[in-house]
Amino acid sequence: MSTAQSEPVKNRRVLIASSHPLFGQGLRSLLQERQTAGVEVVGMVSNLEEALQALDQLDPDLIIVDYDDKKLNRDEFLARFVEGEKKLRVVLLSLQSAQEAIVYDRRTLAAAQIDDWLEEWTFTEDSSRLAAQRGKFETIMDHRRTFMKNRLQKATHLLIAGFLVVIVTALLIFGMDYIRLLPTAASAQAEPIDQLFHLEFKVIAFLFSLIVVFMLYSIIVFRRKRGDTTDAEHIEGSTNLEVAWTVAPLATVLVFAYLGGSALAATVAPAPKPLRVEVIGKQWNWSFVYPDYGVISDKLYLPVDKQAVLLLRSDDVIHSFWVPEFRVKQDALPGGQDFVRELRVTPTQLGEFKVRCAELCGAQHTYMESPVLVVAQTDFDAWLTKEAGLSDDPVERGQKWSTTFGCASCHSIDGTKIVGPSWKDLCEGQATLADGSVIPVDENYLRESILNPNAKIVQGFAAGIMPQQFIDPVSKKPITDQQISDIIAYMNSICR
Ligand code: HEC
Ligand SMILES: [Cu+2]
Repeated sequence: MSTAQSEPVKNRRVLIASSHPLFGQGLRSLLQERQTAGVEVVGMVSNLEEALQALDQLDPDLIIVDYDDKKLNRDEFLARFVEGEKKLRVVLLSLQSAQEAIVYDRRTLAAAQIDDWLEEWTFTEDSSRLAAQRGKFETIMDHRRTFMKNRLQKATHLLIAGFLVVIVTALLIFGMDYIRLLPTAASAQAEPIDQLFHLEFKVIAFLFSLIVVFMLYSIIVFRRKRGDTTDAEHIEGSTNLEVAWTVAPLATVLVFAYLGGSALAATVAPAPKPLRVEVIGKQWNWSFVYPDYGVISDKLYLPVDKQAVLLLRSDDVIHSFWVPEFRVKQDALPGGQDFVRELRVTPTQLGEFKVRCAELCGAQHTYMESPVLVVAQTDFDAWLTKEAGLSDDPVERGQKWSTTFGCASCHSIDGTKIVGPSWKDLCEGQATLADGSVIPVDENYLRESILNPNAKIVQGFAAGIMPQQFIDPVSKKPITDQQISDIIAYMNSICR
């Protein structure tokens, strides 16, 4: 230490290389003006040979090469002195005016204004001299201190962000629970599906927090402070981190694939002796046939706690059977028996639900809703017996046919206009047609309207919406004269 302290402060000796004498003069006065203590211009050379010759005699610490001098080969200067055995410091300098110059320092690889560069240069040298005086030990302790300080800072940031992630995740899970994302679960099949959903919600909440918290934290805490013009720290990347964020999502996806597969298997598992129901979708209503009992209904009756296997098909376009409380969903496809799709539901709650079509199937898609009634087994049996028998009252039979053939889903009996005119309007005894003519409503008109709906079109409605042919879904036969008479008897009863 004592030798370093006693060493006299040496001047920094600068050699200028340029073939233009004006460059040397300009630079000299520019340096003089700045009164940089301890910087001494020891000479000027105009090419590489001269520089090599002058080395021993002038013993420079730094060579400033004229950046704009085309005659000088600056790469050779750099090769010779920076990388060569001499190991001198060489910078390129471009004189902008009497006041300004830009320095390209090959050591820092940066372009700088002369003042900044001078400050940096003299400071580096000063501080390295100081460090030598203070001894290596203190320098090492210094490094250690900054290192530990950085580590501590990083750990604190991580700790705070991690804590925030936990809080936000918990809040999100609580919030999703609170707003009840899922409707009540009313089937056995809903259970595995809901379990999977809840697990997914939790993982999604965590991932969302992880991304958003770290992003917002970085934006707020690490933003550029006012007046700070330095470059950010250069970060190369981290193999550990990259491996982690590849393996973790892969594992998560695989786990969920397995869970999803087993949940799907659980929802399609057959129970012994399920109740068979044929579900037929058509534009725009559902009908439900119980083939083992010869019953057809426009409402889906199901006994509680017994598995029903729904055999889905469509008469026209693709529809989709969906009762949200049952969770499961399946398409109803046209194309006959080969395209029948199966859906298993074991209702677990008594009550009334609604089946809706989950496939955009045309203009009246929104009306394609039917009641689903989950009843006790005894009530279900009673309903079946009642539906299976044919009443001897034509009005009652007519009402039944109006659901069998789906009339009721387009025609109300209370005056409400659905897809077609309400049958209550028939009570007026006359109908106004699309061409403005008014004709009496009699048995002939009604029969014609059913068998050949396009013959006369009611004002305010379009032709071609009412089906041209009605087939009994149980017997698969076209509508009979007797059935039409029954329906007309039912229509007349509405007016009474
Ligand atoms: C897909 C919907 C739809 C279905 C199903 C349907 N209709 Fe219609 N119906 C209409 C429309 C729309 C009109 C009005 C246009 C017209 O006159 O053809 C209409 C008109 C009628 C009229 C004339 C009404 C009046 O006010 O003058 C009668 C009667 C009628 N339907 C009977 C039936 C019967 C009976 C059934 C079942 C066997 C049936 N409809 C099924 C849509 C339907
Ligand atoms: Cu539909």
